[in-house]
Amino acid sequence: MKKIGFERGLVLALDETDRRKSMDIVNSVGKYVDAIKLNWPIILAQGPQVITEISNHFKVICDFKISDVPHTNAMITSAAVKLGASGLIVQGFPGRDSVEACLNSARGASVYLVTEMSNPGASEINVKFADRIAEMAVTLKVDGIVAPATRPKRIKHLRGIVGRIPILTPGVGPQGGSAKAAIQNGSDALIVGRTIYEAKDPLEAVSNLLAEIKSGRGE
Ligand code: OMP
Repeated sequence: MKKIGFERGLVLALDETDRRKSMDIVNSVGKYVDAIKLNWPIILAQGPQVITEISNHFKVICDFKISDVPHTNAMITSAAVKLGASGLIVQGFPGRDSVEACLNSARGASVYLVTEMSNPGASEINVKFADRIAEMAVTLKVDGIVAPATRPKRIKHLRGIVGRIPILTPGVGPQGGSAKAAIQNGSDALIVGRTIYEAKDPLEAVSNLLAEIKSGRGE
């Protein structure tokens, strides 16, 4: 399976549950983003077949934040890949064996490890062990890490640990993060939801974000 590239620097977080609206957004912006991330809201609303449907046209990342014991992690990973996922978001906190179970059952799909969540509450506990998860990302050779656009200095810090491993950053817009600051501090791709799917014109929102990404990259 071809790995997802982050040339454009943008992943659409399609948390829109309404079927017609979500498909209109996929059809208008799908070709301008690197991948479409599907989380529980859309899958619980529309059923797992939405993974297959969208993956027939675009790269899909299944954001199940997989965080169980190895045996269950492997079952979830296999099922998502069978449905068409090219990437999976996995939590690092359950430990190495649980992450390895995902890597071993991904059959070429990419595994992205969450080091530190973007919400303010992550500062309470998650931040304290994020560096160790980033170190695990390096030793296990995962395909990318997820780090907070809401704390750009942490992106820079985690970049220092993971080297060239891609960093995906959610938290731009309603969560308070800036697209340009995230890119300038080392993000390879923004994960963006509401700024796009709640926009009057999602295509225009994508084009504004792509311009900010280019400017952040100094292009
Ligand atoms: P917006 O805040 O609407 O742009 O959506 C952000 C998306 O990224 C949602 O789908 C979240 O579930 C996801 N996300 C975070 O917001 N913070 C994280 O720390 C991790 C993720 C994620 O793994 O994608």
